[in-house]
Amino acid sequence: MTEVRTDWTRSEIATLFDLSFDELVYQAQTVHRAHHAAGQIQLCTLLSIKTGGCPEDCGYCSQSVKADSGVEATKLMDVQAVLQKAAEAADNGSRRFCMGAAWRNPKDRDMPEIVQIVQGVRAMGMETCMTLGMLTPQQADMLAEAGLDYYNHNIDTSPERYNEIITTRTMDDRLDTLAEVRRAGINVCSGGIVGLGETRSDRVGFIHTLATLPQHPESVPVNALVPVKGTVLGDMLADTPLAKIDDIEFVRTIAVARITMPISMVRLSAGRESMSEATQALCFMAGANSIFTGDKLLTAANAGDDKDAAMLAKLGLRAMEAEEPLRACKALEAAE
Ligand code: SAM
Ligand code: DTB
Ligand code: SF4
Repeated sequence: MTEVRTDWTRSEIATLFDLSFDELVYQAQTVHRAHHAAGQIQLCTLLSIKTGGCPEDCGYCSQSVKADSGVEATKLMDVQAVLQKAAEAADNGSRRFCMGAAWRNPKDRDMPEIVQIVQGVRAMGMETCMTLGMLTPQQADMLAEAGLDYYNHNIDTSPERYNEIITTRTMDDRLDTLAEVRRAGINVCSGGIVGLGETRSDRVGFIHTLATLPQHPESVPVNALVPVKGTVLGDMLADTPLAKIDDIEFVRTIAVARITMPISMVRLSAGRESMSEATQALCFMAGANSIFTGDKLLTAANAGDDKDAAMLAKLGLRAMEAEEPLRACKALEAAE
């Protein structure tokens, strides 16, 4: 069984990226099989519970007030309406319900409704995940008490590139919230975006930041930028198509995430809609074992249930049950 390390150096991570592609994918698949059941993919459903009008200026995001993307701002969805969507997801076989809000941070007056949503979704037997922006220690404790299973809060890119992508907060603000989530006893979901026009050295820095956290995130979403017209980065990509991330480099990033964070679930997240089945298959070979299903992500299109069911059947992959990832992590922790 490969050791779980949090002392990775940048140069070790850069060396992994430089391996021949066959060697890198072989190593990633070997690590994957030592820690996870082969051929199993976690299926997650995503719902935007508060869309648009976000005061942050993340250069990739359609929901920022700075973007001219046509996304309309809404209020926080009614609790019953969220629970209705969750029930539909449960009926469709989803075992994990992830809810996102376009907030810099939740206001204290929003918390009672958020708590009711977490409790309601959990009562349906699904795992819950929320992504609401930065949290105070008190808010993290309230979410933990409500029974929230995971909190998603991405570091998005390398520390050195961070302020070129977002100016309204710092990487340290992000790390502070991740530390509060961990302290409160909620499982951590943290990853980022590849294809922001970053260098390989930025991808090394991005993985290095996650793999050297005091404890690895239980879940690591790796998003491929969905270029949205009217956002700084979407428009940049439309003007310079060559800046689009190369598929092989994307798979390399997945493989390096898998090798450096062996126990974590690695989620092939946004961007699958425009990815070939062959590239997605390589991502699964490289250790990705989780996806978002359904027609929509938060505001952007997703691959869709029918297409995904056909792809998983073609690849002979099967849907993972809800408790499997956590059970695997806990068993490994106990064995350490
Ligand atoms: N406002 C909260 C926050 O930023 O933490 C939660 C929602 S935010 C939309 C969640 C994550 O979605 C971002 O951190 C980013 O990694 C990802 N994301 C947003 N827009 C994206 C895009 N156009 N392409 C790929 N990933 C995107
Ligand atoms: C994550 O890393 N990816 C998801 C989830 N966490 C919340 C969001 C992807 C958003 C893609 C762009 C959109 O739908 O607007
Ligand atoms: Fe707001 Fe999150 Fe979008 Fe940034 S990524 S603009 S914080 S919704």
